[in-house]
Amino acid sequence: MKTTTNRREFLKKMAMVSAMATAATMFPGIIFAEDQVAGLEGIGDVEWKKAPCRFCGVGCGVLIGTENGKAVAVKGDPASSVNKGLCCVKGYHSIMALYGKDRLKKPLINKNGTFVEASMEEALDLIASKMKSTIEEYGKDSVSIYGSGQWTIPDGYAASKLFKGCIGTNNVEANARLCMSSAVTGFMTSFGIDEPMGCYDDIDHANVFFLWGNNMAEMHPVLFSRILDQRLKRGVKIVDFATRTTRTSMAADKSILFNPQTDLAVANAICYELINKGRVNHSFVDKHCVFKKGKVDMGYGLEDNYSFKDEPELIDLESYKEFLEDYTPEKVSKYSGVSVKDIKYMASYYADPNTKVMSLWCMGPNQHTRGTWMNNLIYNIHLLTGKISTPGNSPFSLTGQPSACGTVREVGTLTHKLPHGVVTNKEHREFAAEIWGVPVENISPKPTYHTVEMFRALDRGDVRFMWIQVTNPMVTMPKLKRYRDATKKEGRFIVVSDVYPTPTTEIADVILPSAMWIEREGMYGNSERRTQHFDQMVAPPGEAMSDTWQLVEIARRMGFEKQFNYNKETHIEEIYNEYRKHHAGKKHNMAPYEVLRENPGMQWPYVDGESTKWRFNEKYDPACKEGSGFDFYGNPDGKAIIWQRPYEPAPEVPDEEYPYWLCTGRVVEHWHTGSMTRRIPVLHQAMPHSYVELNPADAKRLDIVTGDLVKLTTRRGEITIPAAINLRGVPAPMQVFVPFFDENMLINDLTLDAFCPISKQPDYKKCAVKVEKA
Ligand SMILES: Nc1nc2c(c(=O)[nH]1)N[C@H]1C(S)=C(S)[C@@H](COP(=O)(O)OP(=O)(O)OC[C@H]3O[C@@H](n4cnc5c(=O)[nH]c(N)nc54)[C@H](O)[C@@H]3O)O[C@H]1N2
Ligand SMILES: Nc1nc2c(c(=O)[nH]1)N[C@H]1C(S)=C(S)[C@@H](COP(=O)(O)OP(=O)(O)OC[C@H]3O[C@@H](n4cnc5c(=O)[nH]c(N)nc54)[C@H](O)[C@@H]3O)O[C@H]1N2
Ligand code: SF4
Ligand SMILES: [Mo]
Repeated sequence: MKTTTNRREFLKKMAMVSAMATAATMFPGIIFAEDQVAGLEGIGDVEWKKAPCRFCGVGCGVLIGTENGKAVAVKGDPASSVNKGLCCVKGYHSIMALYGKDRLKKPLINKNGTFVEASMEEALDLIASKMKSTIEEYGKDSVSIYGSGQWTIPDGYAASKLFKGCIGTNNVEANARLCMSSAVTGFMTSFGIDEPMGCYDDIDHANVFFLWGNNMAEMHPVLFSRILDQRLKRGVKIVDFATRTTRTSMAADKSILFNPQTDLAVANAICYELINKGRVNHSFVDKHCVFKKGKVDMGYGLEDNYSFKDEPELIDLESYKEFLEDYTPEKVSKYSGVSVKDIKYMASYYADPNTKVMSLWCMGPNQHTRGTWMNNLIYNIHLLTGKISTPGNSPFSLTGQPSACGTVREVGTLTHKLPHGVVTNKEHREFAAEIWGVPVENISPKPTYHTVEMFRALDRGDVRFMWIQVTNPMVTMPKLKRYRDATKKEGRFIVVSDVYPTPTTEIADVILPSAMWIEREGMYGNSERRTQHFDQMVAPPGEAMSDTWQLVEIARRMGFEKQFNYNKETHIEEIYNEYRKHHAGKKHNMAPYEVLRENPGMQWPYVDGESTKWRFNEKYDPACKEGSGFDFYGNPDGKAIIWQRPYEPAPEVPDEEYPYWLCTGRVVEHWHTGSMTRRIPVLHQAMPHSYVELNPADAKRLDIVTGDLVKLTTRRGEITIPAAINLRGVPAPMQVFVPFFDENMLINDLTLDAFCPISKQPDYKKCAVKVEKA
């Protein structure tokens, strides 16, 4: 698509630019990159091309305008069914993230504490030789890669093929372990398959939206705007069930606060109500579900080498019913802080056969030491009522990152996974080995380290080499000090691929400058199984190279030329075509490369030229058995599992010394560690630094007003940080909230590295903290 800008349009453009300077944050149109504006020489052609947004897992389609080799404009893609032309502030400003003044342009090698510029050749040679010598000295499992849900699909695929297939170690992890692994194990345990069943179209059909501890107004803004739009059109209801009052609670029809961790009990109380009020959909449950219980008192993973193996047992509805006697609304109300009336209110929507309910969740239930259980419990409610896999009846696990689903779930960049399979399964290993062109013996049948354990292994010296790509763990790991110290130990070699200097590049031995987003070709996969392709639109700065090609270069230096024999011009297409083979079949098929190039995205399973919107429902999903009605084909018997999962307390709860709960999370303006959004002037100015939110009553008692410095102390560390009262969000009494975008106020020095024993996902939402005026 090409448009010629004439003189009049040029003036219009300039007028828009000055309007942007004042009203930029919410400007719903075209934004121009700042330095391009300054030097807008010549009025050339603006060429528009589609891409998925760089930021969140909603996966909005954007159109990017380039001119004279630079990205100069962004608008929402009206042809994308995800966002229908709309974007949020991060989307509209996304291209500015390419043009921060301190972009990394050359490799840097740490020589005795000083970073020295090097050529790409020298840096790549050093990395490969270091990897080889580490493997020789300490074995295959001493080298690792730690990647990201912001990896493109080809990045993650190349990493998995190199480490799992060629080198022969399962030391492949991604930051999505911190983000959606409880969602993964939730799917696996309830449905036997790690796959979302619903899609965004559910929003157009549901009557009630239950948010189970997520802040959609700030974190999935465009999707939330679709829900708000339905409220205008159809009067749907939004219920926000959360530990803190957020922008989402303020926009909801009903905001219900609960005490941290007690969501487990409230979900069980809803099930109690459904069963005891005769609201179970027996024809659905009898045909499509079984009941199970697993081990309890699993611990919290606080010790090194912690392991847990569940031992599920079949149970019947009667014994499940008996178990639920501990979760009457009256009993649960006593410790959850939720009134009996509100518990019954929540249950009533799920109970009503004429109400279509969409449950949505993200980090509240996932970053939870019983995260897998929380996911199971939400599915229980939908399964008991048969409200699943039909338009508008949808338990919907939101992903956070632009390709958490695409690159972590689907490519399988976690220690136990393969692209479409698990390392523990012989057939899966054989299948992958064949496509990868490696002997099957290369692929180890044993998972090694999940993320927290991988950093613990680095600390102990079991891991000696770590390559970190598209993630900033020196800001985002819990109990950060231990793991930062680990990276600095003698005999550890850390490679960091990034686009800007960060606290993680600071601890690197080699820094590789990466080509970012539309500076290279790639694909992301969003929350609703939509794979979206983007072309390279502009050149990367200096010697910056895509993460995929960095991996190819290293693989070749390691002696895997044959497996990485891709052509530089067409390698993304070649890799994608190879990757697609892993998913062939009605259950997972991915759209062909050419289709992805032409469309704003396609959902898998892509069967007979069409996206599958609802899975496990015979009406929509061609993989279901004929006559089954519903077929949860992830399990051999085609049935989904309703799990008996108790309430268990958090590992660290407030006490006399540390009397408050500390919760951490995000704000709309910033992306995670702020490395990109803090370089976008408008976003940085709108939210220049971090803060601690206090409940107004606590603030008053402590004599703290907005802007006062507050000292926060946990058993692991302390920070001093300005207070914010009644600004963005309001925590409940005796709770505080701190966002983690600010590398100058590292809240993760205070958080706890406890995790869900099944998913190994850490709980960043709960630990005990002392709060004092500084
Ligand atoms: N602007 C912006 N958007 C983003 C991101 C970003 O960095 N910036 N990141 C993306 C990513 S990767 C992610 S993972 C998502 C995160 O999206 P969200 O999960 O929506 O956001 P968070 O701020 O991490 O989590 C806040 C929520 O945790 C809930 N919570 C706290 N304790 C508990 C508990 O015990 N149980 C339950 N059920 N809930 C609890 C609180 O009620 C609160 O609403 O956002 C994505 N979108
Ligand atoms: N306290 C607390 N901590 C948390 C969470 C929380 O709720 N509370 N949430 C957790 C969750 S859900 C998540 S998803 C993680 C996110 O944690 P991280 O992934 O560590 O955070 P990001 O800021 O997204 O890091 C991405 C990095 O990639 C760089 N980058 C951008 N584009 C490219 C590229 O194309 N190539 C390369 N090589 N680099 C690039 C960016 O500059 C940035 O440094 O944080 C986790 N940590
Ligand atoms: S909602 Fe997410 S995907 Fe859409 S524009 Fe905003 S950050 Fe980008
Ligand atoms: Mo995340």
